[in-house]
Amino acid sequence: MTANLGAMDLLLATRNQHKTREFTQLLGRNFTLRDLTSQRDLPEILETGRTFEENAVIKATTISKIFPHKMVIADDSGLEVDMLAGAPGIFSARYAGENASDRRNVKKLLCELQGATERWARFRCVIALAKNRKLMTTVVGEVAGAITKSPRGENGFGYDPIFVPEGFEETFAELPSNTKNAISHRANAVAELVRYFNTARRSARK
Ligand code: ITT
Repeated sequence: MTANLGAMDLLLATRNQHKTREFTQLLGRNFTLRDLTSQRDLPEILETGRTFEENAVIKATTISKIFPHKMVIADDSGLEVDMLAGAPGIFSARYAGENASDRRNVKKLLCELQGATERWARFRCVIALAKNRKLMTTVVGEVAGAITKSPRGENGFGYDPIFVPEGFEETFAELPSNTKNAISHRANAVAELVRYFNTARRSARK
């Protein structure tokens, strides 16, 4: 493999390998992405915000204070179900309790929706970008869909086995990763982030 010398270095403030894999595919060859998996002794980041945006900003700025010269991005994301007034929302990762597995979170959601005929939902993703300890911007993406009655498929992570994106019949876990990465909440947010970098680069050249 040859190094891409013109690529921009980004540090993704996560230990969630699934997110890292998706970001790597979404950002492509113009970016070199690292995450926090090889970093030991980092303080635990408490996600005390009330919104995806607040939590994404907390993650990005906390890590930027530790690595001030890196361009840091953080993703806060989750599933909002209309029938449940937007739950699990920012609690998506811990819906069935702190450190709950994806399987337990999915089981709890299906239980809450038992018998419900109205099953509309959306995934939301906010990415915060920080450099030199300061927030530079936030970008947002979402994808609408519906919750199935039981899990289907092996791809992806989290709630993918029970989420059918609008216009499809398969769940995100049944669709190939490049289809998810063409339409997902994270794909839409990353596209906006890349537009931000391109605009910043153009105005720096002027
Ligand atoms: P970091 O905070 O370290 O990035 P995390 O998994 O705790 O990792 P979040 O707090 O943003 O991240 O919670 C995101 C949760 O939302 C995730 O654990 C899933 O349950 C759900 N989620 C987000 N994006 C998803 C996707 O693309 N497919 C399925 N579930 C998703």
